[in-house]
Amino acid sequence: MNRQEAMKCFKEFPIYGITAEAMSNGRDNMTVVKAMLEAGIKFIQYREKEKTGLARYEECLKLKKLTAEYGAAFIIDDFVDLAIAVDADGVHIGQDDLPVPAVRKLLGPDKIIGLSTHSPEQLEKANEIADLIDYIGCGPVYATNTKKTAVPVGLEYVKYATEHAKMPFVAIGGIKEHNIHEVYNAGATTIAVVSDITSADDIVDKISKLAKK
Ligand code: TZP
Ligand code: MG
Repeated sequence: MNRQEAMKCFKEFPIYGITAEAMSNGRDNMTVVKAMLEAGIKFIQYREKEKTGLARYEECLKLKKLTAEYGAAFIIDDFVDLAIAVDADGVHIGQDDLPVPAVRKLLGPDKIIGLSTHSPEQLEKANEIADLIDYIGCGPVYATNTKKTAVPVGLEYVKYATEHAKMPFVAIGGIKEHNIHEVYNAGATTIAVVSDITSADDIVDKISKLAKK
């Protein structure tokens, strides 16, 4: 799918899906992602930092095919080379990765770039190159074991993004069934939930609860 279609997927369903095989109760990513897609998730990020390049490549080829069958966008965390190799719909990068203009040069004009931000300063910098970025991530909203080093930015930053971001944003970090209403109330319309989904006994049921405002 093209960049525009992929962003349509971003906006189509409120929950943004991310893989975390180590927190998936022994299920593999194919099984977990299939359940996410069955539940209606339209935007999947492949985030696996510890696997080998070969394992990531082989898994992403299969996940790309699966997500395409459901008309969902598939993007890769961190690895621009992997995204190009498997013809993913784009990448998600952090503040310490290759700069956005360099990634745009590698990917070309028709792929998604998502950028993590953790402060109003980083958001304003992203706004300055809004033409190169499709969406930003805002978080971690709450403390989370999934990304232990990150300092929580709170709902205040979600509110700031709601008012100031020139592009769509996804709120992320420590968001679960018990607190997601606060994040919706702060203005987020797209919310990434990792461990509360990947570790759920019934992933489809969990997502249907998270997707309700
Ligand atoms: N970026 C900021 S927090 C986070 C990432 C990738 C992890 C969020 O995981 P969880 O399990 O939903 O707290
Ligand atoms: Mg990253």
